[in-house]
Amino acid sequence: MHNFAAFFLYAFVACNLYGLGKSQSQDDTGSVYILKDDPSRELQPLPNSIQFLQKQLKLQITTQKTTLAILDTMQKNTQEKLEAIQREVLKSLDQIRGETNERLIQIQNQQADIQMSIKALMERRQAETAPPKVVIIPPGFEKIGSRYFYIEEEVSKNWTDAQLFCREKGAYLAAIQDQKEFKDVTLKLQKDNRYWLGINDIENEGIYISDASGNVAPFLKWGLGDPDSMEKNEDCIGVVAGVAYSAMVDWPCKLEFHVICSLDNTV
Ligand SMILES: [Ca+2]
Ligand SMILES: [Ca+2]
Repeated sequence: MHNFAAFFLYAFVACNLYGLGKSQSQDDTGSVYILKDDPSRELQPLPNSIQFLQKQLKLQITTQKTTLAILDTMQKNTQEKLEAIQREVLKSLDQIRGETNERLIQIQNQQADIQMSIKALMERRQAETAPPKVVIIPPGFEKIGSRYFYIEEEVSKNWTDAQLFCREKGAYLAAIQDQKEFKDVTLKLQKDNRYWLGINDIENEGIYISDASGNVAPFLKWGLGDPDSMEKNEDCIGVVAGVAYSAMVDWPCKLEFHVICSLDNTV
């Protein structure tokens, strides 16, 4: 059995060697031939190997270049899209930041309003629950309208001394808050007498300030021809009590008149 197998192997190798010998060419050109399926046809030469390989290589290079160009275009398009997305994102962020800041300011303002409301509410609550304030009325003061006044009829003083006179009583040279108060106070005055009020335009000509509050005087009622700041020397305001009506006048501060004091400095 072993000998038979060895014989078969030798026969197979011999046949192949014979066939190889037949396929080798005696052509001087060195071209390679292949054995066609149809034995009646002669062996055909292959294209030149190097030319074929060069063509294949060129084709591959061209293909690679085309691929690279496509990739470059894709990369460029992708980059442009990324940049566009980045711009959109930054724009959105700016918008969100702006809206957030605006909303934050609104919230802060609302918080401030709420805090002010709470403070006002607490103050009102305290005022409601606090014991009534005991007001000690100094001698000589009387309630005229809603406030207390002192009217000095005996002595006369210049404006600065009149101011000091009221302060020594724990009061203020008076300003008048409105028409009703002016009418109520002037009804108490001696007719044709003149009185100093706590109003002047010493600092700024024509700007009449309440000495008690430091604010612009809330009510002025000038007589005919006043204020004229005669000789640019009339910066203190008083009142002349008339029979028909009383009115305010600007006079030189050094003149001496009677005095009207108010207990509070709210006006
Ligand atoms: Ca004046
Ligand atoms: Ca005058």
